[in-house]
Amino acid sequence: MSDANTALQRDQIPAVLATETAPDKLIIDDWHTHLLGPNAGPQLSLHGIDQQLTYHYVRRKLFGAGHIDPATFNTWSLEQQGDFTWQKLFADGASDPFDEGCRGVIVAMEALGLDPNAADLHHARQYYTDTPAEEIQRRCMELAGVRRIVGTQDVFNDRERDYYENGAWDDNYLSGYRLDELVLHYPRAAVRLNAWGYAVGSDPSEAATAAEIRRFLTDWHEKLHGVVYGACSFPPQCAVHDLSSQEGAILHHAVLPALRELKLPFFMMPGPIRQLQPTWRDAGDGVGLSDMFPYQQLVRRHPDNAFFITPLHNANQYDASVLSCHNDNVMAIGHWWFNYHPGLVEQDLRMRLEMTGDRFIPFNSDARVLENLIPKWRRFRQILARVLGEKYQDLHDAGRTVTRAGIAQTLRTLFDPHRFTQLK
Ligand code: RAT
Ligand code: ZN
Repeated sequence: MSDANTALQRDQIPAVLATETAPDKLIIDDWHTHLLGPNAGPQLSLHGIDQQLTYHYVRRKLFGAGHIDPATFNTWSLEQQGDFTWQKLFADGASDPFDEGCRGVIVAMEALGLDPNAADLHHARQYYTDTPAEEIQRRCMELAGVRRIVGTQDVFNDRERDYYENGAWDDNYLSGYRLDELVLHYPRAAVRLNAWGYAVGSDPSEAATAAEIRRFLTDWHEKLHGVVYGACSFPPQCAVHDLSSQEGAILHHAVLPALRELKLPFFMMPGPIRQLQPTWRDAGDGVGLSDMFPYQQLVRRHPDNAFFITPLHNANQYDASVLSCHNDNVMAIGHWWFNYHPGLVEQDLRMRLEMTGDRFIPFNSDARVLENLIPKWRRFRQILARVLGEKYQDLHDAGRTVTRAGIAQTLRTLFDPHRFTQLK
């Protein structure tokens, strides 16, 4: 019998979990980020100390504490914003930076060999001036244990679209085809579609219009690199199942048939309330509890479509797991944004393991800045090792033989990228 198949003692289990979940052993694909590779250029491929310091998790803290009027802050250069944030939240902070946003900056700096206790950003900026973007990307991915990165491709964004049509793609990036503008703002999207040569009317349930929307989706599936799903976030009370609503009609007649045809899952993100604080920009969104009834209806009405679901409100995580228990075309995925807090992630991970076994996709970073990969994946790996270690000890106590090979197999299943295609 090989070592990997030898029965583990109870007290050996935590160390095995720590090794098997480490970034040099468990190398994963990150299924939802907002990242683009260096070929996309500095406006779209974000990295560096100032981008980290102005990441919206950190800006939210800066604005929330009343350190600066957001409208004034927005007029400053990126470096001015970085310096101000460093002084207020790190160098001269009123307390130590416990929040995940600020802690993430510290973890990434330390991992990259920068001083997270520096009085100013001089050395950190020098590191980024001296280091090519490709090397920063390589280090961030290696330190996080990430092999491939799925982005958020919004073809209604002019700058992004120009890159997707004319730029060179970075090989280790895949596409998450984002459909919010089409689904949630159809009247606005229809104007663009007509301008791009798709003859759509105002009613997406009308057959010719629905066919043109499907043609648009299929064309862009061809143009984008390696699309792995279509995705949309929904406000808390969205009637996704109601065919008399614009969102319901466009999903039913155009989006879900097109995705089914393309064999792509639909990634649903219920919960954000956009732009509660407009001057805070992407730090100004809020969250609401979603009514899950429309999602139950939607996934049952479309049994041949595959769905991923990641509610933003923590109290909806339980509903999402129950939904995946009753429907073999649904999986819960990740812990994003306001759910990305260690206490909540740990609680949800436990719940998902206990309720569904392996029927969920554990984590995605939602990174907007390359360096975000490091603290987010490191944090998740610690939680995963702890929670899964306890679960394995529990199984051991119940009489199950636990082996390193069995643990490795479970991890392969949880992080298997082909689950996307196996699911329906
Ligand atoms: O988490 C975030 O960065 C948010 O700003 C949202 O963009 C969210 O991730 C989303 O994909 O809608
Ligand atoms: Zn996101």
